[in-house]
Amino acid sequence: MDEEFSKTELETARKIFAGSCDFMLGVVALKGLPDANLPEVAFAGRSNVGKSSLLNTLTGRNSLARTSNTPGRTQELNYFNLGDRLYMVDMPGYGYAKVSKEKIKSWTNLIFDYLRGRPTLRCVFILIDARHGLKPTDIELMEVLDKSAVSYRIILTKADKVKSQGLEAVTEKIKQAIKDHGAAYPDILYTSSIKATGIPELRCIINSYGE
Ligand SMILES: Nc1nc2c(ncn2[C@@H]2O[C@H](COP(=O)(O)OP(=O)(O)OP(=O)(O)O)[C@@H](O)[C@H]2O)c(=O)[nH]1
Ligand SMILES: [Mg+2]
Repeated sequence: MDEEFSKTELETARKIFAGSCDFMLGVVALKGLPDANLPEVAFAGRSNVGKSSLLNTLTGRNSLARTSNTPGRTQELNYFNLGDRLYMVDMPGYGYAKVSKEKIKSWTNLIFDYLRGRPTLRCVFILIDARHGLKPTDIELMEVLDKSAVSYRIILTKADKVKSQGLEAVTEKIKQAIKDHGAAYPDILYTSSIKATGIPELRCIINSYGE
C-alpha cells in the first residue's frame, strides 16, 4: 500500500472503531433500504473472500457479522451503524455459493441494483482473495461501478496465506488491470483478518468517508 497516514489520523480512526458499531438491519429487497441519511461504504466480493471477517476485525468484535467456512453465509445487505457517522454494509457474495441458483440470482440482482443506485454510497471495497486474483465477476462489477461513477477500492484479503513475492505479483497484475477503470482507486490494500494486517489503515480510509 502506498498511502501513508499520520499518527493522529490512525489514533482518531482507532477510537471511532472502538466506539459503538451496531447491527441495524438486514435488507433483502431495494425497497427495504434504510433512509439515505448517512454516508455509506459497502463490502463486496465473491463468496468466502472474507467480507464479514474483515468487518469483525475492523470493529474488534468477533461475532458482529456472521462468518463461515461455507460460501454463502451472508444472505442480506447487512447494515452496521458506526457511531452515527456512517453505515458499513456487509453484502452477500457473488459467484459460487452453497445455495440455490435462484437465491444467487436474486442476491446478485440486489447487490448490483444497490451498488449502482445508492446516492449516499461513498466507496465500495471490492475484496479479492490474494491467492486467486481478479475473476470475471469482479471485473463485471468494476464495469458496472465505472458506468455509474461509483468509486471503489480493491482490497486483497487473506494476505496471511500468501508470501510477499506472491502478493507483489498479484498486486502488479491488478494494478495493470485497473488502469482502464475510471472509478477505481489506483492503490491496492492488503488485509489479514487473522494478523490484523492493513486494519489501522483501512479504519482511516473508512473514517475519511464519515460525517
Ligand atoms: N487465513 C485467513 N482466513 C480468513 C481471513 N478472512 C476470512 N477468513 C476465513 O474465510 C472464510 C470465509 O470468511 P467470511 O468472512 O465468512 O467470508 P464472506 O466473504 O463474508 O463470505 P460470504 O458471506 O459467504 O459471502 C472463513 O472460514 C474465515 O475464517 C483472513 O484474513 N485470513
Ligand atoms: Mg459474509
